Amino acid sequence: NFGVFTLGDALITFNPSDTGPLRYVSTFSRKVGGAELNFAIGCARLGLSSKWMSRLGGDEFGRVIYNFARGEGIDVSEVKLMDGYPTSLNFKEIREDGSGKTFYYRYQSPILTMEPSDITEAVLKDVDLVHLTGVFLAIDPKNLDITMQVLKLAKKNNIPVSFDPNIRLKLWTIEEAKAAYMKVFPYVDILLTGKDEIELIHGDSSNESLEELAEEFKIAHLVIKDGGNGAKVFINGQWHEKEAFKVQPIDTVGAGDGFDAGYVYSYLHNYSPLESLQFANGVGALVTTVSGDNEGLPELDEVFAFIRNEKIIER
Ligand code: KDG
Repeated sequence: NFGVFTLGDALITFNPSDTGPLRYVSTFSRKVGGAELNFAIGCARLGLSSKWMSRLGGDEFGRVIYNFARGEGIDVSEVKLMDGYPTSLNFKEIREDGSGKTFYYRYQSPILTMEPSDITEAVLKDVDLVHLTGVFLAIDPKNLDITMQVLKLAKKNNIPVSFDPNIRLKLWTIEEAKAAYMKVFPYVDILLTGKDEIELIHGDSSNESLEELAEEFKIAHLVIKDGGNGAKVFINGQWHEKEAFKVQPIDTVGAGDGFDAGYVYSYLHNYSPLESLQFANGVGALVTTVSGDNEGLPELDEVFAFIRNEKIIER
């Protein structure tokens, strides 16, 4: 079985019981979120060995996240609960069309206690792919050093790297983000980015300009995610494009993380470019049909049934 590794912060996510402006919502469901954890859950559900490294609060909420990740079958051997650090919170606002806004209460994240020296050879043992995102980078400038440590170790061990910029402008500025991405991109084999994100980073999302970007950083798979419009990938000098599945979205937060898990699964299993896009689109679409960042992440059979439009026997 293939093993994937990711690292990042996690949050207790409060999903509103009603759609509309947060100030009018008085009840919430306590859930679990965090871009990299969502990815790790997505991979585990698809049957990959999934390892997630993190630091959680040494509080009740930290235990909620820890137990949740363990329950999903994720390797949490590199997750520690840190006393004195409160687990970060994220309140979500959901609009009628399923789109979301996030309101962070994330001032002293336990992830701040992680150090570059925590990245040892053992961390990437039995790992076939490393997945990192810009959320981790955005939390603290020191996280770039940790990220570089992981990237160099991955390179040394010939482990492919996927990266999702996951721009969070509530956490840092676009200038800060770009400066960090430029350091990371030379190590990236698979770039999984939103169309709006690559426009912010690169200033232009025309095919020609993106081809130059892929060339400059030697990015083997440049994947552009465009939500309900589908996705495309530039591989070996050629573009491949696949339309999205039509679903009724309830909560779109986490769909990009699900797409990433789907794409990585496809990559590890040598799917063709179009099969990879279709598979990843399927995972992303299914995430949006359920409330919460990761509850809708499908198991392998569910993705195949969804893609083939088969009915699953429910009772
Ligand atoms: O991708 C989903 C994430 O945005 C969500 O889980 C919260 O990690 C999070 C973040 O910082 O935005």
